[in-house]
Amino acid sequence: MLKKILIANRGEIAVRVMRACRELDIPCAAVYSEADQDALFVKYAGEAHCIGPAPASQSYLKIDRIIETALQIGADAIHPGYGFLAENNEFAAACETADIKFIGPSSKVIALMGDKVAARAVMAKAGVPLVPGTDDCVSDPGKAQALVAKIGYPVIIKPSGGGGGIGMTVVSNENELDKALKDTQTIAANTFGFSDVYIEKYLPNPRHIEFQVLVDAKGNAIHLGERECSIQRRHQKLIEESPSPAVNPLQRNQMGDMAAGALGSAGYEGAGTVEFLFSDGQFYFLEVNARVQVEHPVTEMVTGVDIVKEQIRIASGLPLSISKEQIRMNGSAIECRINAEDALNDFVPTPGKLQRYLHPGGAGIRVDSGVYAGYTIPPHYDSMISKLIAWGKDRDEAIARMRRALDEYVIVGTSTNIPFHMAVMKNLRFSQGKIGTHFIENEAGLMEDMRALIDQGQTLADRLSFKSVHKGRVAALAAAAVVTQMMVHQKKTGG
Ligand code: MV4
Repeated sequence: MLKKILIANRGEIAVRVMRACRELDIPCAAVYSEADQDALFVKYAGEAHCIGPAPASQSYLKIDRIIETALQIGADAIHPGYGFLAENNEFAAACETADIKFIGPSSKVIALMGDKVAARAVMAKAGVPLVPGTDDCVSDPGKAQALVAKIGYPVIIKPSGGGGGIGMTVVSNENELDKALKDTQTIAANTFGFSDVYIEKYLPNPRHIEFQVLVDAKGNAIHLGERECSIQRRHQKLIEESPSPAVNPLQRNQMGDMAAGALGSAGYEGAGTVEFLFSDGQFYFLEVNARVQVEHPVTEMVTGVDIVKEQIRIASGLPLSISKEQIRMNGSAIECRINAEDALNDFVPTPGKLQRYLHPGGAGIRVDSGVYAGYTIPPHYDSMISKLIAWGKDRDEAIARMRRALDEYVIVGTSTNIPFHMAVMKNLRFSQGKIGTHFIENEAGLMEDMRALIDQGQTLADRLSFKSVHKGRVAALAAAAVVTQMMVHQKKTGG
């Protein structure tokens, strides 16, 4: 087993990884930026080292500083979490050079999966269905016109170095193609450092469904079923669930085995996700995420498998702790990402101090977070406060528990997207499982429902935070404070 793990990340995922380390009895250390001095993950860590100023480019993305720290403290492994350096092949290579185990696939495989055109080829070879599209990068407008004529409009142009939707352009007819191609190449070059793009048939309102895969160092690959992640806004997932209400057991096992087999044959090691679009009962490969994902807890809730502990076992060279035959999907789990943002003001981030904070609990509820009452969310990173996960014996119970938990959640000091989640949980189409990647923009009533929920007045969370119970008393105290201030002022000025 690994001897000491440095966690090259922050927030809830740093806490999540450290919890796994504690259960495995492996010492761990945190690195943090100057903005994270008071963060929960720094307090939780047995050992923590400041590696630089608040901007990620000067701390969490500083490869040399992180490697240097790992060597200094005698860590034999680094867990990268998600985001930051998690899918940076140069970071994985630097770990390999320093003889530190990067908890994830090799730098070579990360680079392969990061090249979306190359990843498509790997999947095609393994027999995984792709969205109809180009086999190679496209740069010549004449060739693009000819290729798209075969596929048919609409199409979507995607940067090969990208992923997650950034810089993608939908093209609905041949007159738009030349300009869209040029524009997407420019965006690709500016965002990802190279201008390579590829073209796919554009599917209207597909579901986004992904399979969780684990591959050990010997190449044994299993899948833990799928997650449905269709509820997203501007390429940011907001609600994820497992299993998908649209996938039947036969499809699950066929696609899951295919996804696991493909990663296994590509020399992948560790936890990974194979993303698909799902439309009219068909799966179409999108991309591979070579990391643990934000939404991994819903899979843990329905399978009982601790994905982070499996990552650490795999990195230690141990076999998976479970076999394919032992995996069973039990019940249903939903995750809501609770963000510090103003749902009524275009979801702008609202970092700030959590004056009161009481998270829900009880049967079937899990909260993964990196905050506490009195903590100030810094403005330099993402605005996620926590992940609220509800498990139920079936989807209806999971939704009922999520509604109850959202109602219990006390967060005072910053606005949150909890009203948005409440509106989705009581949405008829959502409860029927009729969702797609354009759900939010298509549900015109959602914003109105949210406004009504906010205006409704006293909620269970208000009562739990003594907001309205003590309203009169709080008002009296405020008035007394004003009078005292006036008296002090009069005394000073002699007025
Ligand atoms: C697509 C698609 C339709 N057809 N690919 C990929 C990453 C994910 N976050 C969004 N992606 C999409 N890929 C094909 N072949 C639709 C989306 C998509 C989308 C694309 C561009 C802008 C906004 C979007 C919102 C939801 C889904």
